[in-house]
Amino acid sequence: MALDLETREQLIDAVRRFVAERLRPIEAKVAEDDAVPAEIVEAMKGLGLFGLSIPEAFGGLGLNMEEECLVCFELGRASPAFRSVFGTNVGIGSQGLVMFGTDEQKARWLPGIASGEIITAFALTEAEAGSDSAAVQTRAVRDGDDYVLSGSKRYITNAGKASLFTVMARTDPQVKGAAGVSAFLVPRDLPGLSVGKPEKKMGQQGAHIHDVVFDNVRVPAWNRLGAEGEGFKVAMQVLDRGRLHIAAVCVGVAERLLVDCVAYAGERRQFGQPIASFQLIQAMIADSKTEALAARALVLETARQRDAGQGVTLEVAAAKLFASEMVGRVADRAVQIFGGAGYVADYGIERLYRDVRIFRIYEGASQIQQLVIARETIKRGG
Ligand code: COS
Repeated sequence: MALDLETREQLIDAVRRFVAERLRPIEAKVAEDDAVPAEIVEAMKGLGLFGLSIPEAFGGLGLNMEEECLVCFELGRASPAFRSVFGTNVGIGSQGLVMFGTDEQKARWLPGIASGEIITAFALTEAEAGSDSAAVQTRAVRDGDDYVLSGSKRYITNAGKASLFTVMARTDPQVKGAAGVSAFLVPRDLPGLSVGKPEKKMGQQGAHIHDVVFDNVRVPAWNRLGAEGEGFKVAMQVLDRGRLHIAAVCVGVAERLLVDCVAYAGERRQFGQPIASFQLIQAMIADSKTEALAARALVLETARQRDAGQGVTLEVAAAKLFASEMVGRVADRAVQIFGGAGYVADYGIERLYRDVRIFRIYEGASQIQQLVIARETIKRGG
């Protein structure tokens, strides 16, 4: 259900002010410390950011997809590491439960997810199952009223802080592909579950990814999400939604970079004039603006279609592909417009250039989006 327009504007305005007043001033420090301060996390909870997409009945803000994308446009104006703090609760860590959970499962976990008391993580990727996500080898063996999970997951966002994991594991070893996979809600405190050290990454310092190991973790069958063998479809539908959220964040980052570029090009003088007066600089600004506008339109149109109940697997993949590639080009041009200042750390442009690189990889690499787009287009006959 959509918010009334006034409430929607109030929320967007509150997020815009929070980003400008609380997040932007500490971006560089967060990157340096590789940590988001606890008081900022508390303020995020106060604003309801952990529960943006959780239904109101469970304590969330219950935003529809269009509203969530509008909020993401604002969030993209600060380091994307901040969004990651609550990104799993809004998206891949909670949406399996929202879409496929039983009433009892939802009642047990969603209120804590909405408030931020529970941090969630989505455990699909493994060392040998990245783009080929149907190849998961983590096993879930039925034993009485439980399943026993063994195996390991790789590069799991927020695993270090998570108290609830959505885990994709193979329940049928005879079936090699997607149909042998089931999804489970796995609380962190179950014996046998351990989380590795945070990986050192290229960008988005302050956001963390870890390996997660399941050493005979006994999970009640009650915690299975959806039917046995439905886990891959759960994962794909979660990603169908998550990819659009990421595309919206890409738009926000691109729009912020444009503001930074225009401000810098207006101040920086060469040959006796602000560099903004040079047509070769203007061409870069024009290309970035055009692409950012196109991505914004594609994201919003896809979100509206999804809210209207249409199947948008193709459109979401197109939005993720276009927006993530677009923000890569915009960040590259930003470095070029800033010149030497774009390459040194002080201006933060090189940091954003590194930060946006992951958008082309996580929640499905660009090549996977191309594959999905091609398959769906052929299926639809054009
Ligand atoms: N929604 C619902 N069901 C879907 C679906 C979707 N978006 N995509 C696939 N399925 C279903 C298919 O319909 C099929 O079901 P049936 O066998 O009943 O017809 C089943 O899932 C298997 O689908 P498919 O044969 O297309 O699986 P593939 O192994 O070919 O994999 C890709 C498809 C490559 C698209 C998938 O593995 C993928 O998205 N990989 C990237 C994973 C990713 O994003 N990783 C990031 C990790 S999370 S940060």
